Amino acid sequence: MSTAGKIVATGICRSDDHVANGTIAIPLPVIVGHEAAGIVESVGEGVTTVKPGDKVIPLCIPQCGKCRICKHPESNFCLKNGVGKPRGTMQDGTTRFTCRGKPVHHLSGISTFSQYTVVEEDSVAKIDAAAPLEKVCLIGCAFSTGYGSAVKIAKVTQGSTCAVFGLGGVGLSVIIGCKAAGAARIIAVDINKGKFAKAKELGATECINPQDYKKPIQEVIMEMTDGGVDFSFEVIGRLDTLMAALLSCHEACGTIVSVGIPPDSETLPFNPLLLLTGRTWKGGILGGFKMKDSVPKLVADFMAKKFPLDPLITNVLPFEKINEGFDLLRSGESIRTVLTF
Ligand code: COD
Ligand code: ZN
Ligand code: ZN
Repeated sequence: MSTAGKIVATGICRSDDHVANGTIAIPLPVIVGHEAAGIVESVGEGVTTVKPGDKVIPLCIPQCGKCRICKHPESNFCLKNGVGKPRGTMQDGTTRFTCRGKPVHHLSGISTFSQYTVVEEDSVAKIDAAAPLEKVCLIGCAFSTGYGSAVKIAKVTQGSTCAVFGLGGVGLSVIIGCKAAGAARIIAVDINKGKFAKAKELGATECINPQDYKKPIQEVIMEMTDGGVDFSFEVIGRLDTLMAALLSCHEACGTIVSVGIPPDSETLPFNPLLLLTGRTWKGGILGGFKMKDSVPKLVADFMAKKFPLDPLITNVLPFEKINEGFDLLRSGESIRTVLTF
């Protein structure tokens, strides 16, 4: 039950670069790209939820609706997801891309750095026909991941204090979520000062650079917040910043959300006392949103101006300039580059 579609716009995410540099190991050769919006061209037999001409967002975590997790009220990690053991194929084991007669693998069942792609019906959501695809493509990854980490996974509370480590497209979306949830203080942490103006524009109340202090940043944050924040978020994908974020949330009542994925082989030595005192450590992918249900609602909320996406889009380039987009990401100059076809 597959769907073929034309990609109209796709953002470049750090995870695409992680595949390109080998930090995320998946079957090669592969077409990456997983943050996109497009238009359905044709549908296979039995497909009922989308039809040719529909505007859609491909979903990098499917929602089959039938598995134990899809039936669970909280989790979105559908058992058909390909995150842990990526096969690089459609669910029937075939690939729909070839190059000189040889198969080319899929990424997360969607592969959006391509003029056309084929996805399963449970990996695509129909959205408002009036939605601007070159903006709402960010709902396919960065925005949902960050925003949902605040409003859905952490469940940030009114008047609370938050700390966000990492101010890329995902971290800034965490800030949007913390603000929407009514946080009173949002402390933004990054080693690139160039990110601070945008963080403030989106709701950060204070911005700090760990390199400006002699003592560890968690001690600085504990002093600023009478013992630690209510909610901290690691949105970089490093173990040292994960530990700093964990220690920055209050030992008795703080919650830390792991958003970033550290390199494959790295692990953390861990003292259980860090949690026994009362901390909560949570994690989740794509902000915990069940994507087939949530993406159309998030697009509707964007259309109703409940949150902005424009500040996250710093560059728009034609698809042919994709390598320029990756250069902008690697140099830290861009938040999100959107490629258009
Ligand atoms: N201390 C503080 N800030 C740092 C440090 C450091 N040591 N190192 C880097 N940073 C800052 C950078 O300056 C940058 O501003 C920011 O951290 C990272 O931003 P980006 O633009 O590189 O990354 P994003 O926002 O596109 O993505 C970040 C993730 C951590 C979410 C991503 O890399 C990741 O791990 N994704 C997997 C998690 C997930 O749920 N993915 C969904 C599908 S991709
Ligand atoms: Zn992503
Ligand atoms: Zn499922």
